[in-house]
Amino acid sequence: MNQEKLFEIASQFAIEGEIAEINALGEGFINDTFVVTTAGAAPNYILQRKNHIVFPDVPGMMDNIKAVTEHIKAKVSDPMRETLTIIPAKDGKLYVQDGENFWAVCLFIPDTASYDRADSPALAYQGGVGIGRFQALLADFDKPLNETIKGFHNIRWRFQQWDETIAADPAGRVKDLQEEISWVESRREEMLTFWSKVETGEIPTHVTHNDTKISNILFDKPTGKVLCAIDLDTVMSSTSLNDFGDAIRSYTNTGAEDDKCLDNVEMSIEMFRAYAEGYLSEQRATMSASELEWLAFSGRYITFEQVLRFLMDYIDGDKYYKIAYADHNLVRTRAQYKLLQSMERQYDEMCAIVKELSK
Ligand code: ADP
Ligand code: GN1
Ligand code: MG
Repeated sequence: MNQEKLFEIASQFAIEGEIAEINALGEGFINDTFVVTTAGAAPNYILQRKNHIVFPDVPGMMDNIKAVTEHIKAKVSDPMRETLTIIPAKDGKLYVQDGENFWAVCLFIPDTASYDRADSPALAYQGGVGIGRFQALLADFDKPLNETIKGFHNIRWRFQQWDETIAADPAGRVKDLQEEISWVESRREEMLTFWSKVETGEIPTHVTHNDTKISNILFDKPTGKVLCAIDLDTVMSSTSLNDFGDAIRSYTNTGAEDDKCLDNVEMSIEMFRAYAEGYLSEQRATMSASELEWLAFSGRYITFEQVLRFLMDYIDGDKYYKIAYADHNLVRTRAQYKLLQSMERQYDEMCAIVKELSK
């Protein structure tokens, strides 16, 4: 992206100091992220181009993020580090619209580390503490939140999109994907059964993050402890099980999300235990019996949903996720499916661990 344009956008925000340079950062699949470095002692910032195809109501999304971060700030001991700080535009709005795109800025939190993969149980434990604490801090948040992406983790809605995409077959790929499609179809009923428990209220809803992969957590460099959850674009009301399940999908994978070598991909039960231990250390006391009963299943649920979403995007002609090569979404589908099978094989053990840790 053109530097001049980035400088022009960044200078419309109420940032301190003089902008020295702006550099691309991060590997997110949805937004484009840049670090704005300022001269001298002024803070640095994160500038993001928000994907308005994925997020149709960016102003509503920024309102959510502002409300949630203000709520957290009022409760924590270090409000500038333990959550994001949204920097408004000079006109007071929480975003800048350049005619084509929406942009937003937050403070860059220094002395932090983020990871693409959990390389130790200690890190997975900290990640679990981070999301457990995030949910606990927001347990008494009582303002309505905008639904930034319709039916984000609602598998009934995902199946509706899925059926429409397969019927339309816009890229002509369905005929070559019968095996992969059967992976999704054969699990339709069990996934809808889980979701119906959320629909009836048997599993309660709370304010949740909804995108808890490891790269969306910042860790404090000096102590190695978890600092905060970032990437708050999808904060909405949902079941807290989705946050647990999405994290399990991410932290326990012994391979990469898009590993071409499926032998690399398994669910590490050691990482599962460590993450669950950290999460339950914050959440155990407030969880309902139904949440505990379905906690282990949530890993399978979100991993299944990700198989469906990657495959659906491939069938749709790669419109949602950024791809680095032609069949990237198919490679992602196969790797996630391998992970799902690994979870299914180890499911009894996952349930036993949850039972042991919930006592
Ligand atoms: P995306 O939506 O593209 O995933 P994120 O908001 O997750 O973007 O940011 C991408 C990466 O940028 C994060 O994984 C993290 O390493 C870094 N990052 C984001 N926000 C901050 C921040 N406020 N302070 C420090 N690093 C950050
Ligand atoms: C996307 O934005 P990012 O890269 O943190 C996606 C998640 C997927 C994830 C798969 C808004 O997350 O739902 O699980 O990719 N975010 C959105 O890696 O769709
Ligand atoms: Mg992210």
